[in-house]
Amino acid sequence: MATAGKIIKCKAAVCWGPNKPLTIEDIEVAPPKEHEVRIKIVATGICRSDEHVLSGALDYIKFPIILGHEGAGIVESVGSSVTGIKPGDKVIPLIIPQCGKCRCCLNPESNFCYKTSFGKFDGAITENTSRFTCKGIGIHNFIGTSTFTEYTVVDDISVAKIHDDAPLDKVCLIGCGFSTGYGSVVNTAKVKPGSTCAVFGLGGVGLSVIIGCKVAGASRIIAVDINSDKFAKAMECGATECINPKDYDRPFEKILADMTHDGVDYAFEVIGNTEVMESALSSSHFGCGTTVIVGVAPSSDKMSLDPLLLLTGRTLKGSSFGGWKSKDHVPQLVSDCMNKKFNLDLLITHKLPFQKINEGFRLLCKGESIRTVLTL
Ligand code: CND
Ligand code: ZN
Ligand code: ZN
Repeated sequence: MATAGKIIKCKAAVCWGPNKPLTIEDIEVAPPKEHEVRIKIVATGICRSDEHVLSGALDYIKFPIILGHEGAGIVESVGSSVTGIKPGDKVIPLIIPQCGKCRCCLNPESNFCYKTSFGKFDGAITENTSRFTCKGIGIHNFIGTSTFTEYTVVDDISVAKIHDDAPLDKVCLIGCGFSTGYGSVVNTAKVKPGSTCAVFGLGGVGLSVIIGCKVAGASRIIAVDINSDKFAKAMECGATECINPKDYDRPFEKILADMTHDGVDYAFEVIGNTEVMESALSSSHFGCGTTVIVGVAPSSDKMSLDPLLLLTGRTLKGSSFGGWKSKDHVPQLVSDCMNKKFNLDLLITHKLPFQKINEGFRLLCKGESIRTVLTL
């Protein structure tokens, strides 16, 4: 392409610091170096994890930064030594890379990779830099992706080539929310047919957990949220009953225990609230319950845990990106979506032009949207 090897000037939503609105800026995107790929982002969803940075809940994040981690686009150019990906390919940037060589990548049970910035959040791609500048200032990258920009540069281990006919304004949700929720059920919890599940938090990720529980054959799927407006959508996704903890004045785990003969088989925390994590664990069955933490808690919050809860037979796990090995599994998830194995339209409540990104965050914070997809 005519732009290959050159700096591209384009628009991006820059986050200059916590509690400030994003501003659309003219930025410069340097060409990809060795093992890097420059992508024209076509569509991106807004996930709560982006908002956690805006609200200052994740105090390890470095600013200024370009957020966004649920995007899809088309390769503009590739750096040297990149194989298997060429200009014109449709791709999804990956929040967890897959180098294929490290101890995690070689372990079939893990979907982590030593090259990940998830959990260390150094704001860089592998070479310890980013390719963005704005007004002469270097701008950090967000978990190897940064999709709130017309162009981004990612490592070749952080991008998956997907089907040529994939609808990018839908499959962008496979970059985070859908895969994270769905995979936490089928990969991490390994929900069994006929089981009882409780899902705490009914945003885009929580509803994807419900979709997964239904596919896994759970017989009861109890959807829990403090915003009852989310219940109709939860039922559409496959919940069998919905409850609002605000309607009760007893500890919520007791309510669930009463409803489920001493606790659920699987509980999923999909909010990022450490008190709810404790409540989810307590609401799982004493002899055989499994709890999966999916929500990202503010970095200052800690969970307190009575070890007896585990000694008596419960299991506590966490799940990032749904346990999928990113480069291997994302293309398959996109094909499954195109073959109508699941319906991502259920999760997309709003579509906005990229310039209205702050409106998208407002909708999320007011609890009015599930996923807003921004088109660039
Ligand atoms: P979103 O904000 O859309 O949904 C959260 C839901 O939780 C909302 O419907 C709230 O009303 C509800 N809620 C809030 N507080 C409570 C409470 N005390 N009790 C019951 N319900 C409550 O968020 P999302 O679906 O985009 O993301 C959910 C979480 O998943 C969030 O913490 C995000 O950071 C995290 C996440 C994790 C990963 C991963 O790989 N593990 C990837 N992306 C996002
Ligand atoms: Zn996310
Ligand atoms: Zn690796």
